[in-house]
Amino acid sequence: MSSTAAAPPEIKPQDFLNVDHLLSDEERDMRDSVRAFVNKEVVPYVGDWFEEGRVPVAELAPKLGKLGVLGMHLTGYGCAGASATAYGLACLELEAGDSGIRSLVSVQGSLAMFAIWRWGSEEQKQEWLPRMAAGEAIGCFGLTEPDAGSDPAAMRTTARRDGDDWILHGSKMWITNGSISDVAVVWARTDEGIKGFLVPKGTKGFTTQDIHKKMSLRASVTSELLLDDVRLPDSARLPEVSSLRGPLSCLNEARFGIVFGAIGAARACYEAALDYALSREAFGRPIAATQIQQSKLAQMALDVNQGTLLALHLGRMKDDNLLRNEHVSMGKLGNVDAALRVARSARQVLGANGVTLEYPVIRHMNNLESVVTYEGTADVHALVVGGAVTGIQAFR
Ligand code: TGC
Ligand code: FAD
Repeated sequence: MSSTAAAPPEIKPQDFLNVDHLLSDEERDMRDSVRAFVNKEVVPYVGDWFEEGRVPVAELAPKLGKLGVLGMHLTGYGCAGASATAYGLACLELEAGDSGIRSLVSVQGSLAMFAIWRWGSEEQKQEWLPRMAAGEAIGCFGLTEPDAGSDPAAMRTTARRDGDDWILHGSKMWITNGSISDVAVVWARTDEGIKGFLVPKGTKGFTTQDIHKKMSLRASVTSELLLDDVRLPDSARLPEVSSLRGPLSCLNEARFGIVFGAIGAARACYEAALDYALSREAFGRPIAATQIQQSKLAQMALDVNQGTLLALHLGRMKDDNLLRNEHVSMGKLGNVDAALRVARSARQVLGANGVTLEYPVIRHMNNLESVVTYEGTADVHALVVGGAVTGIQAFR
């Protein structure tokens, strides 16, 4: 290097490795607008929503639609057609607000809309996607059942033909947005394999029940779907898939968003801990001046920066069509684990203040306990990665 070269830029604690430099102007602009939205519409209120166990989806969804993040990586039908990386960056900013808000966007765009976009008929796409992209209609995704979570192949919900119609019977458990959805994408066992069905709100025999007493993801609606001999026309069936590949392809999309999103939650915890450590004094000096707190902050910065780079790398791979589902599993496994580590460490830096909703840390920490479980538990993703590196499938 020439001796006249300019010195590298100063270290920014909020972007230690200067990851900004790796983003295009367009990506930075989009990221900034989602961050501004979250700071205005989510951050000031989400502690109260969490405490009250509610989220104003009817107000938020049209705003998220206007922001362009609902189904933003899909093309046509009113969707933004953004790159996978841009979608990931949006998830990161949304989850820096709250995992429940990223969940709302993930379930809408990556699960419900993606299922219709990838496996639906032209009529189904025309009917649902533009309204869902605008946030005027809400969707949910029913795969998990009371006795089939990690192993969806064991599902008991059935769909049987009756003349030109289908009769759905069974139940789905832990369904995000279940009771507030205009349309439920429900996966069911048939004589011809696992198929998806679009069940509109109000269909006879279809009811929902909300799950209460959650200590995690409280700013998110979680419900049970009950299907008591629900009759649907064949036009409600997603025609393009008859295997577990259908729902699992949707999960890949949502898991990809979580690879980025979890780092948003981690970043929010790291920043809260850094601010707190710099201003909180004990024994006559800021706690940030002590070796033990600096060690924690350095580890948090490392986790956040490594996680961001991993997410960005997977985003670029997806945009270059190089991403396999095993890569996504590695990303979700690593980044949610890192985010939990950061959140737990940050909570301790905040001392007693770390247990109140006046600060974002314990909310993120509790939310991440859902994030590490849904969309495939850490064990499931470890087994997917383990299977890929050993060539031996260890699930059964
Ligand atoms: P297996 O025999 O391996 O595969 C069955 C068929 O599926 C294909 N496949 C995939 N396709 C796309 N993406 C993937 N990730 C895929 N994994 C497998 C496979 O090629 C095969 O296709 P075909 O055409 O030959 O039929 O399936 P398995 O029964 O052994 O299960 C594998 C396992 C355990 C990895 C899978 O069942 C799994 O991922 N389990 C975890 C379930 C899960 O993640 N549920 C999430 C529910 S949704 C949710 O949590 C939303 S939370 C809200 C939010 O996101 O914010
Ligand atoms: P189980 O599958 O019963 O697992 C229990 C434990 O056993 C776990 O630790 C697991 O890792 C372990 N385990 C399982 N199999 C193996 C194995 N082969 N080897 C070793 N260990 C194993 N689902 C939806 O379909 N749609 C949604 O919108 C949705 N939203 C959710 C929102 C929230 C807040 C939560 C908490 C869950 C949501 N889920 C949703 C459900 C979620 O996907 C499941 O909880 C998850 O897949 C795990 O299933 P399970 O809870 O039945 O656990």
